[in-house]
Amino acid sequence: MTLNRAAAFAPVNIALTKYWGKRDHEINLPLAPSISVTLAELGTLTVVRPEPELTGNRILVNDKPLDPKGLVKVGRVMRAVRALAGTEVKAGIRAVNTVPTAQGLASSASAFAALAKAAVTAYNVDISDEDLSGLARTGSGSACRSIHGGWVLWNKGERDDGTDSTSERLLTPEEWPLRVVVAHIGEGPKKISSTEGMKLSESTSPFFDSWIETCHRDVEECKVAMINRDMQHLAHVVEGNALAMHATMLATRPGLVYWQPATLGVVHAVRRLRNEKGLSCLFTIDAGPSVVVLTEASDLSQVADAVAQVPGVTRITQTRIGGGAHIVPNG
Ligand code: 2P0
Repeated sequence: MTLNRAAAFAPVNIALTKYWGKRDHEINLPLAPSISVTLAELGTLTVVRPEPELTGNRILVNDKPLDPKGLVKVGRVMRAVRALAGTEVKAGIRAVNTVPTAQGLASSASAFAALAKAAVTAYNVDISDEDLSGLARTGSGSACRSIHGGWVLWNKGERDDGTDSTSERLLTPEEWPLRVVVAHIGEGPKKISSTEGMKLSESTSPFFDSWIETCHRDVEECKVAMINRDMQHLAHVVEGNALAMHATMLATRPGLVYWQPATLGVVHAVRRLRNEKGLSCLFTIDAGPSVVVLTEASDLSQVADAVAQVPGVTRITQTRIGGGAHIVPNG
């Protein structure tokens, strides 16, 4: 068996129908399927270097040591990779994010997708993308969607061991090449992580069961909107799903209020652009204050200008739907 240094880049993804609720908190098995698009350029570059002299994995994220909860998650992925490779050799790991950590853009998704991709390559493990997505999922649930590019479905799966809770690509980026505007809002890491927030919603939100039923229906409706390339229909499903998730979060005790005033400002701005100006755009919001706007390329400049002018939006990032996790030669 040969062990080699490997570098991988994985992009973030933004869910169109969300993952908020687990049937297994150890290996991140969801209660419902979800659909996402993978964003080009924004993501994590991770280098894994197996080193026989190490007694434990050595990990730096953005040149800083990882917090204990992060170490547990990385440890879970690396243990699985060592088992697949049949070795006890530990690794040095360096990750650099090109997205702000814990601000409502899923940096953990790109981080664990990049880790999984780099680690299986470094440890010379032959694995399908489907199984790789399952490996990434054990680090962070949403990471399983960042293995593939384009429009991605994460199957809920039925099995207790999670082997059928993997992701698959539904459309390539070219098959529906929407553009993306990220409206950055708010400073600093959020107070309640997604991992903790989900647990609280499951146990205390009075809306939780109907939220999960909604997700199952919305995934099917989202697929129909995708097949028809129907932006109005997509907006109806995607905005409805995001708002239903935030209703569930708000009703959690203590209430999970991820929004800032500017979040609502962007929501209304996007609706005005669509309903009054006839522009083809929609919004979605994750577990944080930032808002992600999808738009047809022809409307991109008008949408981006309007979103950038909403008070409280600190900056915008324009991108598109891109490819999935990949090895970076000499990275
Ligand atoms: C999503 N989020 O579908 C949803 C929408 C946040 C809101 O996936 O505990 O960081 O590591 O599995 O993957 C964030 O959850 O949580 C997330 P863990 P993760 O994108």
